[in-house]
Amino acid sequence: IKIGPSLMCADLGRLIDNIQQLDRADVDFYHFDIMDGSFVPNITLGPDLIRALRPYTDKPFDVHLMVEEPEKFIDLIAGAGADMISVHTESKVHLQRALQQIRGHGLKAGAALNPSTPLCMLDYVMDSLDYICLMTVNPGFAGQKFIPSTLGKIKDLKKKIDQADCADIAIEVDGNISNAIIPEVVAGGADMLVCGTSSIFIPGQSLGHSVAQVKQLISHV
Ligand code: S6P
Ligand code: MG
Repeated sequence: IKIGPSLMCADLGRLIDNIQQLDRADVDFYHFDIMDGSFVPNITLGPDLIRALRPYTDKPFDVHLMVEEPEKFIDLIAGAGADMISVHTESKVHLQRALQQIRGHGLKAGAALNPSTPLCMLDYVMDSLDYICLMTVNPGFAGQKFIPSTLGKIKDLKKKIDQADCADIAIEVDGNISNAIIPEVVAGGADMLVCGTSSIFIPGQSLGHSVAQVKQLISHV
């Protein structure tokens, strides 16, 4: 099970210091949320930040594109130093083409699904996917509440992946992945946890301590 701090939740004024602490705590990847103010009603991180942070850590950069026209940005994000890129099926995307575009850069290709989007959207692209990002909140903001129906969706996706004989597709979960829910999502089949304000970036608690707690929870599932 891989742990990926969501950097929009970090102390943006002390980002490099936060990354150094998280590297020392041995997290597995960093999650970058990129929004366009149109697909979701918010604007957060961007390709220049990815490029600026790339020299400071060897951990993979996972970029979650919450934008209306993801194909326009894939080359830019790949060039900035991403290792994995996910695009939303609900955006104006030619999904199979976008996934090929991402893999064409030698990166891992992912599809992201909003909570209400059915898994059958992925029926004919399973062989083009390296990971699937299941949103467990509606995308746009940190600090929201976990949507309970997504727990069953994680289990259904796990079955779908097993049935399609695509065992190497990873399930990423994103949105209010709190210490309380981590055991359940891991038991349900999640492979990658995006960790934000509800597990890692907690005021008054060291990042090292937070990561150790998440690791402890995972080890007990
Ligand atoms: C939401 C975004 C997420 C958040 C994450 C924050 O639009 O895609 O990656 O950063 O959900 O975590 P938390 O624990 O504050 O919900
Ligand atoms: Mg995200």
